[in-house]
Amino acid sequence: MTFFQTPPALGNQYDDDVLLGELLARRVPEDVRRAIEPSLVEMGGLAAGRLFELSQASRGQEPVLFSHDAWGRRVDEIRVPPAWKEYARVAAEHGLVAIPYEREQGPWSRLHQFALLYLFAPSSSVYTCPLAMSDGAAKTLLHHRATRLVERAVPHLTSRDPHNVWTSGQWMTERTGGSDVGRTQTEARAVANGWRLHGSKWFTSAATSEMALTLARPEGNGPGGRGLALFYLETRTPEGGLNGIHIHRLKDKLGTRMLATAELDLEGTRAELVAGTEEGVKAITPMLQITRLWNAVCSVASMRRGMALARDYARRREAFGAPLADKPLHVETLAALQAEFEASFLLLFRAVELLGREETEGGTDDERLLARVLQPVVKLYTARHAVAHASEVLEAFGGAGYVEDTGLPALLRDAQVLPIWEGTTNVLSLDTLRAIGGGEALVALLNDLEARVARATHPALQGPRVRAVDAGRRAAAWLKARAAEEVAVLEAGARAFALTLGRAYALALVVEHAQWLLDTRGNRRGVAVARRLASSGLDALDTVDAPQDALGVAFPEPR
Ligand code: MFK
Repeated sequence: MTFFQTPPALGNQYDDDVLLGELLARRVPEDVRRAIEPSLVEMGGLAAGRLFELSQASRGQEPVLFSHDAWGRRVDEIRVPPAWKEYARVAAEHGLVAIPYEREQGPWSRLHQFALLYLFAPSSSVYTCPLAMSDGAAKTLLHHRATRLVERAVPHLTSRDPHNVWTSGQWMTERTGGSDVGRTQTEARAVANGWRLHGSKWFTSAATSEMALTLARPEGNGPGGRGLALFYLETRTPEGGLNGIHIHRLKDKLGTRMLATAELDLEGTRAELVAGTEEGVKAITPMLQITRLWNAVCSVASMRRGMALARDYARRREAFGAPLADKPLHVETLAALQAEFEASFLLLFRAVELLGREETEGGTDDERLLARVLQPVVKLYTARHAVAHASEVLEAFGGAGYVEDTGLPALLRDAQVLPIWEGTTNVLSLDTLRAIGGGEALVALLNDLEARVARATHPALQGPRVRAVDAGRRAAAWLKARAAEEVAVLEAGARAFALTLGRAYALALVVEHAQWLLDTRGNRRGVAVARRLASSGLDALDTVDAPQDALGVAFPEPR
């Protein structure tokens, strides 16, 4: 009989998620868990069913820019595929942005939101991007107490009504660069009753949004991020035309293909100040705090989806006389992926828990310091692992992983943006140093790391426990030793430092979880995960040495 491979299938993505269930049982009060569970079950079903099918069926569908109408008038209209509108509807109805503002679950509202996002994201064709920026925009307007704008925009951004809901853009990047935002050239001119913006934005994701937060330099202001101001704009005028916006083209990207990312000009766009006429870079950081955490949940969710597909396929696919699930080397490969996924998962949800507390109860000083330093660490750590993870998942499918209509290559192509947007690994590594500043945040992190592992008394966890504490201390010692040296030496090691810190802290969280699994369920999975992580690549700082020498030759002069 002719042989056909059986494709992988997904079960309810909440019911099947052992780790999420354990986290909720360990951390979340019973009444909160009962209250949020129905929504998680429903989203788990959608993510495996209707939304998953939609993401597969709409593969290859992309937004299209119509610059002119049939009669030659310039319209600059972006038309999105029907699937995009369906994701928007589901997101609004399930409160994916609204939940942390409704705060029905008090400090656990953020965790509720992120658990839903974690289920939704891998079946959403990256609709998470406009949602992330909308959440970030609501947070930023509220943070600055911009009363008029809060009253105008936040009810739309946090609406559960698909006909009333808005999304927001975050227009930061110009041709001068996405990292060095202080070089922004867009100019803001004061007019009779407001401001008008003139300039170009080079990478505007979710260009179909109703509003955007953006940076521009008020006339006469000085250079750099301090001379910029944070502006709010609506993309359309009350009459329905574009608000002085000309869209040049949509980007031809490696992944995130259903997401419209535009190059556009602002030609007298009406805008309002959000938080004064200066310090724009600082003013937009509440948005970055949120979007970077969304980035991390997308990274972790991508890993989880990869695991779900690869594990299912391992039972179906036979080779050399047995299912892959019975092949020791295949099982070993998947176990390594599972360990990396669990580390990233626990890291993410620790940061989410801290954010939820900060937003509702304020949290302690140490928790706020910890949350600030975890912000870049969690984003960069999870994003790097998501790319490596997706690559390995594709390999677990052999040739099928390299063929577009299996839907698998999108996992890798969509993951590749995660370490790039919202701050590259290097920018975030430098932000880690910025967050640590005088060292208080590092002390807060190390204290918390030690507190996490303090209750891990099982003999099998002593090795990982010691390794986590040692790696954290070694990172701190490295930083202290370099603090006296030239800035260049510190900068060259920033990535290794941030990754070491992330891995040490993640391992501590894994050890804590492992002890709980032993205590409450007699389950040794956490021990195996902890031991595996402890024995692999914990300390990246050893590799930092004389980068100029290793490159061998001087950088050539630009021709
Ligand atoms: C699906 C998931 C997500 C989807 C969303 C994707 C949508 C993509 C849309 C995009 O817009 S992607 C582009 C995102 N761009 C970035 O993330 C910018 C990357 N670059 C940086 O983060 C740079 O570090 C930065 C622009 C902030 C550096 O600029 P400056 O002008 O050199 O900043 P400076 O002088 O170091 O800091 C200015 C102030 O901000 C300082 O405060 P003080 O004046 O009080 O000292 C900093 O401490 C503060 N600051 C900087 N970064 C901060 C921060 N505060 C809190 N958190 C931070 N992260």
